[in-house]
Amino acid sequence: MNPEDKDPIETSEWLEAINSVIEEEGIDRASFLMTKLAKRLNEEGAIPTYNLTTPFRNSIPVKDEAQMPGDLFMERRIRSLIRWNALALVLRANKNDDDLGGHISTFSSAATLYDVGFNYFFRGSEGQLEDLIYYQGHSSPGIYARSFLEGYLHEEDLDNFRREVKKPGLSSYPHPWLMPDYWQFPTVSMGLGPIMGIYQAHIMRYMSARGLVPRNDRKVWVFCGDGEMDEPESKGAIALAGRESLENLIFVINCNLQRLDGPVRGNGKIIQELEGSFRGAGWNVIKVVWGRKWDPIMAKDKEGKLQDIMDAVLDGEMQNFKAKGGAYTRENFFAKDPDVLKIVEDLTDEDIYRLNRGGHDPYKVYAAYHKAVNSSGAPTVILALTTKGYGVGSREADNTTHQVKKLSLDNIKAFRDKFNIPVTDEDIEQIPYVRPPEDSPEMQYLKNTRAKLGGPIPRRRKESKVLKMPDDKSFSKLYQGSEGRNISTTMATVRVITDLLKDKELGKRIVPIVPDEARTFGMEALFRQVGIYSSAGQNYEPEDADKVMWYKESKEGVMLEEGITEAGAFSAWTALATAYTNYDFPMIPFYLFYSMFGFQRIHDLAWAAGDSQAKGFLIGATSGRTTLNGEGLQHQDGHSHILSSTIPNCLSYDPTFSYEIAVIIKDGIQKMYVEQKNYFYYITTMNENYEHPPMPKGAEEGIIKGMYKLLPAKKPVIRLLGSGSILNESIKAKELLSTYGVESEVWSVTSFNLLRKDGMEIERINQLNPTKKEQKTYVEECFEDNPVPVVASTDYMRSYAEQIRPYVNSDYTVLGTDGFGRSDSRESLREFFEIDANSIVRAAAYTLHKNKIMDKAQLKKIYDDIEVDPLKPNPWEV
Ligand SMILES: Cc1ncc(C[n+]2csc(CCOP(=O)(O)OP(=O)(O)O)c2C)c(N)n1
Ligand SMILES: [Mg+2]
Repeated sequence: MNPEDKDPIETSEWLEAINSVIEEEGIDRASFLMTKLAKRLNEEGAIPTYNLTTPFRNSIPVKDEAQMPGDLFMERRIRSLIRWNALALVLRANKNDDDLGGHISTFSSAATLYDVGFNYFFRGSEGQLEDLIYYQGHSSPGIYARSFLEGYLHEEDLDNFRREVKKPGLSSYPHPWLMPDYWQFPTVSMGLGPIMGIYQAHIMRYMSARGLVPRNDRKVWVFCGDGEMDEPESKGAIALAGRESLENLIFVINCNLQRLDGPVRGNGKIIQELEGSFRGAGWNVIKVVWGRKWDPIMAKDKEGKLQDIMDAVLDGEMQNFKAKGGAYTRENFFAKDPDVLKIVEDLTDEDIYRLNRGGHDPYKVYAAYHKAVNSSGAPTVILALTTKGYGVGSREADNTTHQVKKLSLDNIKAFRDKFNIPVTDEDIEQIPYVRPPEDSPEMQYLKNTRAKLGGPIPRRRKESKVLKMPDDKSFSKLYQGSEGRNISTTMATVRVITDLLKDKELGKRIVPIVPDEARTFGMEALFRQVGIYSSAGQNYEPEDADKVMWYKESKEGVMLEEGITEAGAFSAWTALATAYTNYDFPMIPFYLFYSMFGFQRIHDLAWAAGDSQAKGFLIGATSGRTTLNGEGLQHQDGHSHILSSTIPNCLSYDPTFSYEIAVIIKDGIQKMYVEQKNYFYYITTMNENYEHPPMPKGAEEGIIKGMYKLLPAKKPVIRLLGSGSILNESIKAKELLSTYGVESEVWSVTSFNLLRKDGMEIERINQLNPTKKEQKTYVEECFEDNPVPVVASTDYMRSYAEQIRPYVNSDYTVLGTDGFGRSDSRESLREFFEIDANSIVRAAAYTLHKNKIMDKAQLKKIYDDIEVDPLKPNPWEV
């Protein structure tokens, strides 16, 4: 808002005054005076408006720009080849009818932003820990094209872009799962790169504060699109980065002003909007708006009239200036003021079109990166103005350019000519890759630049140190059971974590993480025992300083108390769970959360953690639709095991007893950190207190595989399967059934998900090998001696236990908690959802009768005794 100037003479006096301070005493003194004046204004109730955004121009004045030391022309030749090969690999992938897709316009706008980084800043892994770089997903063709020139990828690799079924192939986007020695971070789901990058920088500082891995001048670079910044995750953690002064973090936002469908802010200015958001969050903001060709023009703008036009022009119009050319720009931009029009009167229309944007000018980009890596005390965001589809002829800055994957011959030629690519008209239809000979100056230059920076990137470390198993004491205490006490599985898990923290070998690698929920899970003793990490330490006396379990924050604190941000806490977990690759230092993070606010809330981040081959433990506490009882519909989780099962490398368990937890965690450490398997674990724990028995002999194997016989019977006519706290209902049902002379076995199912996985695997092996001896699934092996009917009950939706139906070769009934949760006592809820002992007895009696094992009279007696109501409302419909 520009209020009317009521007294221009007075205004100019003030301006003169500040100008003379700037000239004589410098910008710092001028800023000091302005701050004092602003404070005075605020005292009168004025709201500061001037200090969040600066004019729409480069933040670094020309006189302060660091000079790029390299050979500009050589670098342009190399960058042009990278541009061409990136274009070629997408066009070639789409020449036939395979419809493989790919993107041209994103990288074409970002090429210089990456190139300057690769040439001068991004550190490789030789002799040091490499910089951590989150590449914008859709720019992958350009990253591959550079690796090709550097000699790490070959023509056949490029020709297998997006062909991943048969190796070798290049994944569509950055996916460590598919290219485990190349890509470090999955970024293509928009918003995940920015939040994961922020927490990566946070964890980098945590690791060094604890003396585990020195930080040195290592950086986290996050490249993202301007459209991508609309994702809540993209901006959701920027305040943390500012608050924590993450000076090791640099965001580069490619502001090409377009997203997929059209302009990002047609009616506004995305660069200005982002500047305000980031500066408000405490970041250094460096705008790279105009390229060097604008410098002499801006120098002529003595009265600021050109600047006024720049400040007012909308992004929607800016797009037209690139899409419609120089004459259009003269008429619709410069002609807004006759004095400004004069400034460009000596320029041809072509000259005007070629007035370059900052993000395409290596000098300007270099100056910005130089400032970013050398600044301290705050994270930096670089907002670079670019053109989407830069150089692709008529498709430049057009609204549909995002999805271009085929180009007309004219546009290919225009691209070739603009970047002086040595391909003749005769060859051009083949779109050949271009790579100069190994001994050419270009190749030598390219190799030298990377050699100086510590070798090629992207690179991913596949494996790290093998860890030693912890002292068995951490687990064996739990094998005894709770010895008469009533405890919860959450308490048992916290006990394992507390013991592991004390382990000589592994202790320092164990990190408990909570999103403001430690007291809920009875973990507050850890506050004092290991301290809560705070980069600031603790500069106040905590309210509870006189208590045993006081709230201790410390620079060397171990526990991560991330506040109420499941996405943030999960991103911190992911950074630690991938520390084995990114820091060459395996960590064992335990993230404890309300199970309902786990996968349901952050599933896409969990999917990315799977892609990243994270290793660690997720503990879904207060789980179960009826076990967490007083909280109601939004809190009571009856489906997180279904959600976790969708991630291929996530192993999930729903244990009941503390010894089961001990066995599962021990096995997890063995598999992930000793055998180096790329799994992560999801374990649900509950807040219901009950007695825990000692571990039955020989139960370990079954616990790990997913099921074991807990209570045998001499001549069982039915099997009762139970998991989580509902196993206790199955145990009660066994007792009830025995009063009617019905003998039953009880099985503890620690993981229906793993039983299903085993079943699928065996089924497939048999199908592929019809002439070999048929193998049995684990469920078949368990039940084959006596194929009696089976009733399974869990605190989860029926589909969780349904998964093993193909392998139970007898009558199979499943009880579960389909429907919305509600608040009540556990007893009422279990009756409502029909998973209490009586409902299990009902299901057992019915199936026995159906199978002609129980007569009608006995069925009727049981139904009468347990008061079965045929008109009871259906729990998933009321
Ligand atoms: C979470 C998510 N939603 C949607 C998409 C689909 N998508 C891919 S690119 C894109 C537009 C990107 O625009 P921008 O961030 O400005 O990047 P640019 O290509 O312009 O550099 C969209 C919507 C996605 N990849 N991820
Ligand atoms: Mg964009």
